[in-house]
Amino acid sequence: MAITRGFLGRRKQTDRDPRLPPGQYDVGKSWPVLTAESTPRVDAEKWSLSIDGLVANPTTWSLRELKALGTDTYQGDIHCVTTWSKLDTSFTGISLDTLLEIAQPLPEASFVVEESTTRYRTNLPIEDVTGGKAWIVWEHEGKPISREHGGPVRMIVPHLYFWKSAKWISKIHLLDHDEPGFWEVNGYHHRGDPWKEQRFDGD
Ligand SMILES: Nc1nc2c(c(=O)[nH]1)N[C@H]1C(S)=C(S)[C@@H](COP(=O)(O)O)O[C@H]1N2
Ligand SMILES: [Mo]
Repeated sequence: MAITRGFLGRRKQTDRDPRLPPGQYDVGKSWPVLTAESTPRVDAEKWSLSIDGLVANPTTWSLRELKALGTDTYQGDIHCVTTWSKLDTSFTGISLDTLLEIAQPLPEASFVVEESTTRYRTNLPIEDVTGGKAWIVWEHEGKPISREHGGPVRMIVPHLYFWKSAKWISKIHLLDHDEPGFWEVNGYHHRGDPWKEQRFDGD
């Protein structure tokens, strides 16, 4: 039986996992490491997370204090701008909604900057970290997050390209204006929606 190119082409299209955004491929069980700076050694006992800037109640939590606030799990996909996606993975931590409820953003707070212990920064509109879209996490698939993946604690904002998810997070600043972070200054898109393929500035 002759199989035409067109037939194979069409089959390939329909076989594509609908969870993969355009231009992305599935890494399966593996999980690539992408780090611009050298991997820091962050002591979980000394680590803390602060939310400051345009908030009524600037707050700092130790890891113990964060864990006492409750536990949320994200189960789903993550997408890196370098074209890999990891499907149906899970992270455990606390929703940013819970933390912002405590810190109380002022009405003029419209952007956030995530900042790592290493000074890596990434910027987001506040709408991208509220309403069940962002988490501070300490476990991946039931195990502590490894150092190279941002352990002991990182942030995840999985509906956007993963450069918006700071590893070794230590501060979240609330601002009334947008302030480009590390990759945004270096030509990446300001928002980074994988479904709109917002990879680079101007996409
Ligand atoms: N501190 C810090 N956070 C970071 C990065 C980084 O270089 N430094 N890289 C970002 C990018 S581009 C991606 S794709 C993810 C990679 O996370 P992973 O190494 O755990 O896959 O972390 C993001 N957070
Ligand atoms: Mo990335």
